[in-house]
Amino acid sequence: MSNRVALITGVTGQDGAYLSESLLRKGYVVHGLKRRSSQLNTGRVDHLYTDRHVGSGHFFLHYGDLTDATNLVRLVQEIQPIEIYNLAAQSHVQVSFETPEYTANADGIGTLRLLEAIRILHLERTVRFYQASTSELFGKVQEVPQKESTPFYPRSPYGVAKLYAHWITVNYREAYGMHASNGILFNHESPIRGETFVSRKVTRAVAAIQQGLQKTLYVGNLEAKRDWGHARDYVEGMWLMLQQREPDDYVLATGETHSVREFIERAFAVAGRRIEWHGKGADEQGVDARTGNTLVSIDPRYFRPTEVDLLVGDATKARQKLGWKHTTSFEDLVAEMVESDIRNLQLEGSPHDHSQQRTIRTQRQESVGRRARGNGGIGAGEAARI
Ligand code: NDP
Ligand code: GDR
Repeated sequence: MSNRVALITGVTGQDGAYLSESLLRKGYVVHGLKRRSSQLNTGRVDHLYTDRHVGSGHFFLHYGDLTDATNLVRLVQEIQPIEIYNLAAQSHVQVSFETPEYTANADGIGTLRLLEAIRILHLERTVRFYQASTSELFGKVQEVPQKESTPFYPRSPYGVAKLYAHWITVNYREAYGMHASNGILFNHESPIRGETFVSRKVTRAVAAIQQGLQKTLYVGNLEAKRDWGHARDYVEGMWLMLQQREPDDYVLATGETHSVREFIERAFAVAGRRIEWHGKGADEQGVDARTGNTLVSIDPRYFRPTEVDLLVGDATKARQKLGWKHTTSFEDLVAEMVESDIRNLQLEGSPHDHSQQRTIRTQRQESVGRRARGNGGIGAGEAARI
């Protein structure tokens, strides 16, 4: 078996799934940390897993939690990874306003626990560490576009927790000579993006409206602008950071910014619908230009106490030093997500769906989860409150 052994925390999340797939393709043995849950939460990585009773795979899952230090020490000791990717986090900005203490514990102190595990086990010189830092650190932006030297001004408990994680990673690099790097990643999405982030919420709603299962999409701030890329591209950047001789911090971004409004227009356009906007502020509505039906409404519950208005990144350093560049355009990203969600819903209705490949299977499982929660449509009920 390969001696290139990686540990990924947050393996069951969007990036964990893409990164696992990528590392396995590169010949790594991949160990992932997953949380115990009352329902299966491994839908995004099930296709990578080989039943140990059947054969010896290269992908292993372990129970653990970033809030549990002793378990992290034990796992790092048992696995002896050469690379650790710390992707685990309570990653939803809006949720962090409701669970600030937990978010600080998991996203901030959790990173410290993992760094300490490396230090306690005297692995500072053998392990390379990647921290999932974020463009949310720039928050109320101090310059446009944002790059590595742009001052931070986080605007949420999530951003503040990640700020601690960012600086403790820098500190351990400087204090103990660890190969520890921060990837300051701007928003990246995919067909397996969590359902309550705005991109996926929109693409699922477009698919549901198209199938006649939902009438209206409810969203918050239409004017927020984000630099949206594809997760597949961004996990390659994470790996590249750990292959450098020297550890460092890098921005990964596309350099393009689009508003939530534009995302919505583009997503409906993929399904052949043109949106016309009427009204202002919380009364604004997006109307189907052909039918006159209201497809988009504002629900102020989705407004955030403090908002990040504009993010657009400058990834020059990553381009020059890592040779990294995004490959998926905004238009292609939105199209891929909408088409995948439409296919996903069609499959749900089809009796012959048992032989489908990974993304479809994954999305079906998410859909099954949605049915189990009794959530009749995106935007309906408490389950979709964020
Ligand atoms: P997801 O929300 O999809 O995945 C988060 C992962 O962390 C899940 O596997 C989740 O487990 C796990 N997790 C949450 N809390 C804990 C905990 N206490 N202990 C162990 N595991 C936990 O996020 P993404 O994949 O989108 O993002 C990956 C990382 O990158 C996150 O740290 C995020 O903050 C950061 N980031 C993401 C960006 C993006 O645009 N996607 C941009 C910049 C940074 P479970 O499946 O059980 O919930
Ligand atoms: P973000 O992603 O906060 O940028 O964090 P999200 O998709 O949640 O929000 C993006 C923007 O859209 C606005 N918005 C809505 N957001 C959600 N979730 N739901 C809505 O109905 C809605 N309507 C408008 C938001 O106000 C915001 O301005 C993501 C996460 O992946 C973080 O973990 C990561 O660090 C950052 O990206 C970079």
